[in-house]
Amino acid sequence: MKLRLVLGDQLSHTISSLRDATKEDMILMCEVRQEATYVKHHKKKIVFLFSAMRHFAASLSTKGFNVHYVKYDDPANTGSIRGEVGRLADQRGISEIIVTAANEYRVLEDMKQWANALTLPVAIRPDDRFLCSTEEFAAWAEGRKQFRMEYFYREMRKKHAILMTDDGPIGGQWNYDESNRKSPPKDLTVPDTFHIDIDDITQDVIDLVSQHFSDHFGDIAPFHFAVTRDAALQALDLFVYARLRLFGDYQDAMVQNEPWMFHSHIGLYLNCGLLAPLECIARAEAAYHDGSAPLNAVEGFIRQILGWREYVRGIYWIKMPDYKAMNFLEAKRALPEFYWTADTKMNCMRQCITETKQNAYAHHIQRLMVLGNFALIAGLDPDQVNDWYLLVYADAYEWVELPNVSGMILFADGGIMGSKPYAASGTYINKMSNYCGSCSYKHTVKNGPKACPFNYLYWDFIDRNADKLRGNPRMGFMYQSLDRMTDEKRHEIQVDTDRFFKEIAPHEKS
Ligand code: FAD
Ligand code: DLZ
Ligand code: SF4
Repeated sequence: MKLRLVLGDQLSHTISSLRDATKEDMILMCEVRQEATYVKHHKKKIVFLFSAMRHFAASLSTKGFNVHYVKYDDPANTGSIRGEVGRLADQRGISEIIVTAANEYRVLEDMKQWANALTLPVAIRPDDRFLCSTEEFAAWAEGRKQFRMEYFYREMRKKHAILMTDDGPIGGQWNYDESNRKSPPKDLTVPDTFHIDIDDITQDVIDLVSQHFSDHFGDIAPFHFAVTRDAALQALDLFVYARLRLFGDYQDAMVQNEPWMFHSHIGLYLNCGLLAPLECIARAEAAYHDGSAPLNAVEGFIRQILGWREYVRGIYWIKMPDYKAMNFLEAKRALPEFYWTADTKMNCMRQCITETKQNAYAHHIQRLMVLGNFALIAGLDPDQVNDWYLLVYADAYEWVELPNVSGMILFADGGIMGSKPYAASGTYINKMSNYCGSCSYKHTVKNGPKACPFNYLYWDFIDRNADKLRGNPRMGFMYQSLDRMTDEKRHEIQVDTDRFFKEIAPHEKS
């Protein structure tokens, strides 16, 4: 009998491990302690994934497949994927193990040991749900000094014939980003995100997570994510119908108490396999052709999936395992406690952390320009920042989280992904949001106790990293400005920075 393993992020009926499955084979799925706790995932993320796994197993059983599903609280559960594969192999006289390659370096390395450890043949099949294979990406990257996403994206547009005419890109341009930076107007109405009722399976998982993961970050309620492919398709349709039209215009906008904005909220479904990238792209492209969404929105959305998503996965696999250890700026400050509690006077950080805690979601610009920007300019330790991002978001898996954090926000990779750090002062946050209006700090004030911390931390970051960044041609302007500053101004920046870090430091026990 063959054993076919389906991992929690492999919930696709077309996954390579199931492609030639017969009713005689045994399909194994297991909820294990190791995967749920190697970082302490957000409670809502665990509810989502366990419920989606249970629904997926039920759909396989309905099709007549022989599914062995191990629940988290099964007393015999060994707590690891390898342990569960070994246990079933021993019990059932398994002749061969068939798996799709894990999307995480740690798990894939372990899989490669199974044949020896379990003394059974193990076939590790490629995960072909991505639009660019790891080999194809490596070939594209070969010989390039810099891996710029834009050039990769153009290749992908051509290869998959997305938004193309015979003469080139539809509309004559590859990228409409410059039309995608509108500030939010005061009277902006944001449609509600997708909601689905909790069924018995999800309720059982909620009870389980409440009991076993009470010390993990985040709120379980309200829970409204899709946990089946049908519902995930409905969530995608709702996005295309209600939000895509304005996705481009307000892609970079942030509004107080509007966590969902005009984003799609489908990352969690794509990353666990309930949705496939090409079907999301096709629906958006169709919306352009039938006139229901403009080109800047459709191109912007497609670029995220066809460009960024595939690109970061490519970077992950060509650069691991070294990528995880990189710390180009030698940042070492501990993650402040407020990343867990949201207890900070900085309204922008409070908003984004509170929403993350409630929803296991924050949209891209909140992750990048508020939470990430602070982590960069405050010099937070990349390991701690990576752990935080990996556990707080329902769509987070290392292959996509790590390049976004170590590459895009922290510049810990020294410029593999971006040509310069994405550092910004309070002026940017004020332009793209209405957060500053409800803040105890003033974005217009540069120094002193009332000043926005992003303002002086920005200059402290530039100053602190002069050795590493002064030679970067895209940072020249910043260093010219720094060099023009008076000694008095630089002293003020230092005093404010020291005071700020002292205030947020954990209180020492007396
Ligand atoms: P939308 O804004 O509607 O975008 C559509 C889709 O495009 C997303 O669902 C996602 O699949 C893809 N996408 C968009 N931007 C990126 C990107 N930079 N990298 C890869 N795919 C992208 N995305 C994750 O899927 N998992 C993560 O763990 C993750 N961590 C991030 C950490 C940081 C510091 C930053 C700056 C970004 C991170 N992203 C991550 C990318 C992006 O923020 C999320 O994909 C997005 O916010 C998910 O929400 P959405 O589905 O509404 O996306
Ligand atoms: C994220 C996650 C969690 C929380 N739990 C499980 C689990 O219990 N069983 C499982 O098969 N997968 C889980 N996952 C997803 C895995 O961590 C993911 O499959 C690996 O990281 C490989 O990408
Ligand atoms: Fe954030 Fe500064 Fe604006 Fe306050 S003033 S919300 S800290 S950017």
